[in-house]
Amino acid sequence: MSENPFTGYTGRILTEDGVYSQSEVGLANRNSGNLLETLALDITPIGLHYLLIHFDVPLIDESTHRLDFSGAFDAPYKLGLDEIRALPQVTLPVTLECAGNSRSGISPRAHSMPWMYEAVGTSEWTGTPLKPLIERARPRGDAVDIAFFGTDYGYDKGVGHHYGRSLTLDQISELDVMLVHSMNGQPLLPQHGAPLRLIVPGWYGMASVKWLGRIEALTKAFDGFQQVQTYRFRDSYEDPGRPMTTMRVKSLMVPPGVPDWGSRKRYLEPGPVTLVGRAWSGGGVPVTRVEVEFDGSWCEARLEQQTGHYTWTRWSCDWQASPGEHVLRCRATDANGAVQPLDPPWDVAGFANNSAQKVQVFVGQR
Ligand SMILES: Nc1nc2c(c(=O)[nH]1)N[C@H]1C(S)=C(S)[C@@H](COP(=O)(O)O)O[C@H]1N2
Ligand SMILES: [Mo]
Repeated sequence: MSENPFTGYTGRILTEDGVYSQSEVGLANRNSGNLLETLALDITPIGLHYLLIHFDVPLIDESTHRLDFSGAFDAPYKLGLDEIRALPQVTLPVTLECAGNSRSGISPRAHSMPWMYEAVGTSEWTGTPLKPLIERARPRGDAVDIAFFGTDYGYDKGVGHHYGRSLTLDQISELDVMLVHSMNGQPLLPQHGAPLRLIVPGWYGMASVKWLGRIEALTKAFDGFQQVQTYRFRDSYEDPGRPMTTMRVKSLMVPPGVPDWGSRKRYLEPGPVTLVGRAWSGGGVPVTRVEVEFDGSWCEARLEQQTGHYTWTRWSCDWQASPGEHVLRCRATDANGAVQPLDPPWDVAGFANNSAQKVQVFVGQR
């Protein structure tokens, strides 16, 4: 690529609350979300897991693909897919949420993927632990950061780059990071990172680099676009921000009843109904409580056993639906005592909005 044609595209694009631009609709068409009815399942079926793809999906020939360990390693090497499949294999169920999930609930909205609630899913990821592979490359004594690069390339705010993220050596040992080639027992689909991706359990999805091509040891902190210019908590556009890591505590409910096609509002018969949903937090911290609000008070939901250290928890709550219009809400608390806020926490780019979901339902007459 000779010249960067996007050097003038550094400004932010203005949005108007409630009015979606053509370019946001374009992003929404490329990046599908989880259908909330599938929150009833422990594992999100393949094809219903949300997608977040910054650039284009690179179509990689797995028979020739090599993962390249380079930079400040004493023993750099390359690994093919067959070699990776011959290493010790682990399957780990992990709940992944996009840091931009619920962005559309923050006002003024940042111009980006306009998620409502659906950028979360749980899959069983199969592959091999990353740490031994990094050790095998022998990071030099002065290596401080390990950067992970996707083969996808594009522009953001005028900066051309391969999608890239980094982790420190300590983070790699502490976080159960995996190099994965399969999802729910099937080879990764192109849109989820085929043939090889990273999974960083407990963190927002941006760290789980897809279409992984190169792992580079660096002697100074990684300053790539996706590490320092985005995925940071920022109060204003001038704020350099604080890096985003683990997911905040959050819960969602399966919208009860049946929808109206156009408005997605819900219709329900009066009488007893069991509301169900999922709740999760980051960093392997369990959810300890879910409350559901209806008829003016918060009701304690039943929690089921978590199916994995890094997976969401199923909850349920009984409601006596009475005729009329209702707004249902749910909120979770985790073992650190963090509680979901009722109003969206401010972030200039609309990241990490974990405010309580609202579901509007109409209950018919008896
Ligand atoms: N190479 C590459 N990796 C990537 C991305 C990307 O655009 N390119 N998107 C990231 C983001 S922001 C998220 S939320 C997750 C989404 O993974 P999924 O599409 O498999 O759900 O992938 C991450 N890894
Ligand atoms: Mo994301």
